[in-house]
Amino acid sequence: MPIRMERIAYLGLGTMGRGMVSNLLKAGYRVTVWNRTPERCAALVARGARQAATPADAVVDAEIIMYCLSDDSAVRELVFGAGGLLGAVHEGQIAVDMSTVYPDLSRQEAEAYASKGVEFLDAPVFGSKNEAANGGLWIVVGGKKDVYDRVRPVLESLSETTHYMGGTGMGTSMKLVGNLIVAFQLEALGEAMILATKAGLCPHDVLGVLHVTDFRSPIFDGVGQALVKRDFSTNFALRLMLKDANLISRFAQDLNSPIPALAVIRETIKFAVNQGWGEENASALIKALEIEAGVQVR
Ligand code: NA7
Repeated sequence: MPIRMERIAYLGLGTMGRGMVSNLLKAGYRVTVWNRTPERCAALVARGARQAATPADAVVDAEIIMYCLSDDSAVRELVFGAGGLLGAVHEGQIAVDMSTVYPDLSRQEAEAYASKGVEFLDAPVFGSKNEAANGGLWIVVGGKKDVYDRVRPVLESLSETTHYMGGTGMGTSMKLVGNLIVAFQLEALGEAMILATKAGLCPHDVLGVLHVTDFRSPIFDGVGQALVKRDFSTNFALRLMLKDANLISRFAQDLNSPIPALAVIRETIKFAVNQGWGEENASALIKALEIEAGVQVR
């Protein structure tokens, strides 16, 4: 295995972070990890990562600082909070935020880091648990092009493709645009499978047709197969889908862009979270549609 020169700090070992760090280690990078719940570091430490006690300790000798946290408030706390990254970073480092957050937050991060001589990329990812674990993510990046070019080999060790989208905030903007489609696809699959069930169609036969048509989608395949098995185990948590639906709504509001269908889907996701399904997979929104319909897809 090649030993790569870059020293990477990675903060946030949730579903996505754990998969990404495992691929950084596989690619030969020297990685220091930090997680709010320190026990979550153990498996990666066993594979060669160094564990830091605090965010400041994690970044002290890193060239590239990466993090993937749940939401805006988590990122604000890590970056701007007491004992946060801004008090610890130094000139010449590059910070890469891989969380799905509001684009204005990306811009605030870039500005704050710039005052410390630190470069910044917003680099959220498409794909969920399996793609993170297999190094098959799709990464969308905002920031300076030369900084992207410098970090690109690291991002490529995590992904199937990386995409430079423009200046700061364009990665997170692209992420919200993409997740609008993800929300629609989950809703479309749920509505279609429920209608099919009511019509007396066999769900397996329906999925067989969806698999080959000119409107096929890996989401219809993966989520569709899990749905008929009643498997809602988490690849991408429903509570994070609600967070994203809220971010997209705010984004569209700020840009005066119409999203009538998303407004309806957001209510369905909210209902499903209020049923206590927030920790389940995002596809659990389909259970809310099933309650409305009075049938279950199986
Ligand atoms: P998870 O599995 O919910 O992981 C979230 C991570 O964020 C996890 O490491 C958390 O630490 C960490 N977190 C949450 N709040 C904080 C605060 N306040 N301070 C520090 N760390 C925090 O999410 P995913 O990995 O699926 O997704 C991550 C992002 O990618 C998210 O934006 C998605 O929309 C896409 P913990 O282990 O709970 O201590």
